Amino acid sequence: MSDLSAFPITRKWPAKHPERLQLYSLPTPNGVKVSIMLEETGLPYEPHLVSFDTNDQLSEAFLSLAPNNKIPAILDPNGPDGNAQALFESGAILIYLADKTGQLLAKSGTQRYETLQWLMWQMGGVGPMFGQLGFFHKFAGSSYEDKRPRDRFVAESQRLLGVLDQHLQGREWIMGDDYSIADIAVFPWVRNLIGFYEAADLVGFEKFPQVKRVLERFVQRPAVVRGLNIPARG
Ligand SMILES: N[C@@H](CCC(=O)N[C@@H](CS)C(=O)NCC(=O)O)C(=O)O
Repeated sequence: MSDLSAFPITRKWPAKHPERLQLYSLPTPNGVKVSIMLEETGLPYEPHLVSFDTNDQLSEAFLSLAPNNKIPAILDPNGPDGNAQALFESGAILIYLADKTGQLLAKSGTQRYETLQWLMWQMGGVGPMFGQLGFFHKFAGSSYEDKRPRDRFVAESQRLLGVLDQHLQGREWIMGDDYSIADIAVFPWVRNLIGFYEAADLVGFEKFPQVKRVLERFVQRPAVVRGLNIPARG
């Protein structure tokens, strides 16, 4: 186990349990991917709230670990070869935690690559497109007179939901019978789209019954229920 005091982030967010994995996050769709994963795996961890109200994500301490100024980020005192491992980017963190625990991602073979394919599909498509839809539909961009950017992201979100809906036909989860990090990456974003962004009517969510079915199952998982509120907002 490595001494975490060498990491400047621990000065702003001191570790009460330095032997545990440290999570720096906020319950947003990207943040909860990691808290849900940690809850699913049972790995001991210590959550720290990175508050956007006080621009914590732009603080020197946070940037020393996550120079892209976005949550989530982790610091694991028990990383590879006995060294500490710092990581940002939720997709990379999910892969790391899956490999570390041997859970929710096959160790090799087709199943592994296909899970990673859907994870990348979320990271490159669902996250950015749904996020832009939120900006133009609910936040600052909603007052823009020109609706073409909003319509572009609505159309792309509908296309992505259609791809997912078709894939989920006859499957319990994205990888069939196996719940995986692909589900943990995708469904917090779908939940956010129709919940926080209030875009169900805009995207015609009723046209995607398979997505709705799996989302309903996802949000009932005890680890998901817990992870959606970690770290607790102050
Ligand atoms: N690709 C990144 C995106 C992370 C991201 O966009 N995080 C948002 C919250 S969901 C954030 O930290 N925003 C703060 C900011 O932009 O200042 C990941 O998946 O980790």
